[in-house]
Amino acid sequence: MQVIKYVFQPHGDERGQLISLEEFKDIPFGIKRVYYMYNTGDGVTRGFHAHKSLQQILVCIHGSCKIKLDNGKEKKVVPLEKPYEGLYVSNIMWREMYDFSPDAVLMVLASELYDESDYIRNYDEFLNYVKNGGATTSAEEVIK
Ligand code: T46
Repeated sequence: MQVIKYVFQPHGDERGQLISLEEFKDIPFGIKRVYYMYNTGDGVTRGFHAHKSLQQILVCIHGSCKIKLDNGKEKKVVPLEKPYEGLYVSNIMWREMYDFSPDAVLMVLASELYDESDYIRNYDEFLNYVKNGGATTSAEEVIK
């Protein structure tokens, strides 16, 4: 599995650093939504789902956390601990976020608006979805 991590260009001067992210330039898709999580409790793991269409870039803009990616065949753990690094998470990728430092702020740039019907929240369903190449039901099930 290829992990795509973007290293954003900081605009630094004697005052400090500034990072600007523009859609289709620094980010490979149009940005329709931004959300972020903070105050994540000790020992908490979030996520446990995949998306049918949504693509995202995850940036831990403060503190650190880890992201487990699983494409149904391979798993990788990616630490996020730099405010200038963005992890690309494609659609059809199971994700879990954990090991948040108490000061962690995980910002997410998303290619779509929030849509609960885009989520696959059951792991077996996700594996079936991968096996069937993105279809929710197999041809056999449709014929029955
Ligand atoms: C993802 C990972 C990285 C909204 O109302 N609007 C939103 O845009 C989002 C993202 C969430 N919500 C509501 C839905 C739930 O009641 O906020 C609550 C927490 O969402 P969820 O349990 O889905 O959070 P995570 O951390 O498990 O997952 C989130 C994103 O939902 C997901 O798309 O890829 O972060």
